[in-house]
Amino acid sequence: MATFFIGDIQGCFDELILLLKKIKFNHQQDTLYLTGDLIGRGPKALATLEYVIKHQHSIKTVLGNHDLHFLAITCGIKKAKSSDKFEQLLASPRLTDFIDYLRQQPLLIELTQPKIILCHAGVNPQWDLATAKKAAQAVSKQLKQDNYAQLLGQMYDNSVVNWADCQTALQQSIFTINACTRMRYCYHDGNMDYQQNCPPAQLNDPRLTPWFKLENDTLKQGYRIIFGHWASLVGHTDQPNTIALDTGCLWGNHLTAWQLENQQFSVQNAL
Ligand SMILES: [Mn+2]
Repeated sequence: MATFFIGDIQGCFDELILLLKKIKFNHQQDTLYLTGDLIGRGPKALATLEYVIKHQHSIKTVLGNHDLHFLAITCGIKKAKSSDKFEQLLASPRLTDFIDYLRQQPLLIELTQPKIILCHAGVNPQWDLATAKKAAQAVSKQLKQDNYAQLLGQMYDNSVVNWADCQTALQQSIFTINACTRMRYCYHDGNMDYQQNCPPAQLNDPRLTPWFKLENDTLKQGYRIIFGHWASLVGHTDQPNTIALDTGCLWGNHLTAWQLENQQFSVQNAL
């Protein structure tokens, strides 16, 4: 009955299977939580998504920006680039299954014993935990509705950076998608930056801080926040209660698993 978390797979299916073997993952007994970005840019998107769907009783995930990007492509909102590596998925007779599966997945998962929040990019410091949960649920509800493409068509809006400034439900949804799936650095007031993706040691802008270094109600309430998305951190946050699991397997580094019960990390190097 072990509980594992694995960072961004992004189609690195062979490494996923090797890592599951290494941690002796048992689909009948154990639970695996993924930080999202199951697909995108990596070589085996089709195999990854088929595997996660096949094992959805034991594998849970949140959505990442690449997963949403894939949905946007299937709606005709964005054009697939060869670098996305979505060709096999888009040509698959099971494409509708993939779309339906992703639309059902949340932006945020809460465990209560012990207290953990799982989110692809993070929990914005302008939110208290209750607001974060409510906002994420509102987006999930919209993704399940027939007109979900409307939201996907409007989500790429970098002008939405402040929660209190969101005047409409649509603006709140855009903020929520960006906070949960794209955020890395924030200004000191928690407003989001969408440009920088370097590691903190290389950052040259004193106005910006990694989101997890700002005061955050979720952390104050004793939750650990587990996230992915920020490959250039390579797992380093310098904060005991924020666990960064995107260790850049796609970029030639490694895929990382963290076990809740013993707090051990396991890695599989990129092949
Ligand atoms: Mn991402």
